[in-house]
Amino acid sequence: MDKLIITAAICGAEVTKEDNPNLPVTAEELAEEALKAEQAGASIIHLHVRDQNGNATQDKKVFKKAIDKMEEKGVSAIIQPSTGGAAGMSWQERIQPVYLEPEMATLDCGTTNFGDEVFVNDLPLMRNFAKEMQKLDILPELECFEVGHIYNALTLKREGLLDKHLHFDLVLGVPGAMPASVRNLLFMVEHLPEDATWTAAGVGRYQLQLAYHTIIMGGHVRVGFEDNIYYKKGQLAESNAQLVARIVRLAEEYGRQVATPQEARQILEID
Ligand code: KMH
Ligand code: ZN
Repeated sequence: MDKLIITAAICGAEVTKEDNPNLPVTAEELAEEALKAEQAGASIIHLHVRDQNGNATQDKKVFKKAIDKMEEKGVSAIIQPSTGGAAGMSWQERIQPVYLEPEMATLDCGTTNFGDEVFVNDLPLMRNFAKEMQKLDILPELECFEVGHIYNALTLKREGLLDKHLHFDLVLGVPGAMPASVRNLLFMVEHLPEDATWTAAGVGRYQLQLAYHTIIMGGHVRVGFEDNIYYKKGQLAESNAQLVARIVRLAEEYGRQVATPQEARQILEID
């Protein structure tokens, strides 16, 4: 079994400080949070950024400020900017952070209901994103909310638009999309190509349940405020690092070692 890659999705686009006052939103807060998450055991930082009012933005300059701050503080984890942004954003807005040429970025693999909204990812949009990432030598994280999304990713592969290692992120439990259950996780994993690696992210109270099973199944784990703001029922998480540290403890108890950022790069073939 590979060492465990832990992704910290530290901010997201939807959660607010009213939901959890510990949510990082400024460049300084994001960088501090990323550093602490890495020190706790995260090797990937999945990154969304916010404007001055705390709203989701895909502005390249705002991403750059946060990433520069992270580098300044010595973050060595893989920074993985979101190209999903928030539901309703245009593709031109969403794609901006790829032009900062990160090692990795998300590539959402299909349209889905997202709460009351629709998160649009049609194939022409996906092709555009994949082409730009291919040109800029960025490893896409193939984010799938439904089993059909895996097949959309494989369509891109067949079309020659994915020529790197295939790494999927199975996000289960988004309201309106595939619910987070162990049965659904097993079902999704059965549809992945043999040589692919995968991360699972359970939304809300399913974050921990999915993480337990993922550690045992040989997948990689995503936790963080983007998907879940609680440490346990009725108790808000103090930080993303607190959520990461629990996964490290679980993995250690099970006997699975946690990957350093450099080991994560080797597993994902981006070193
Ligand atoms: N905020 C969601 C609508 C991604 O980061 O690429 C989309 C999302 C996916 O978070
Ligand atoms: Zn995201």
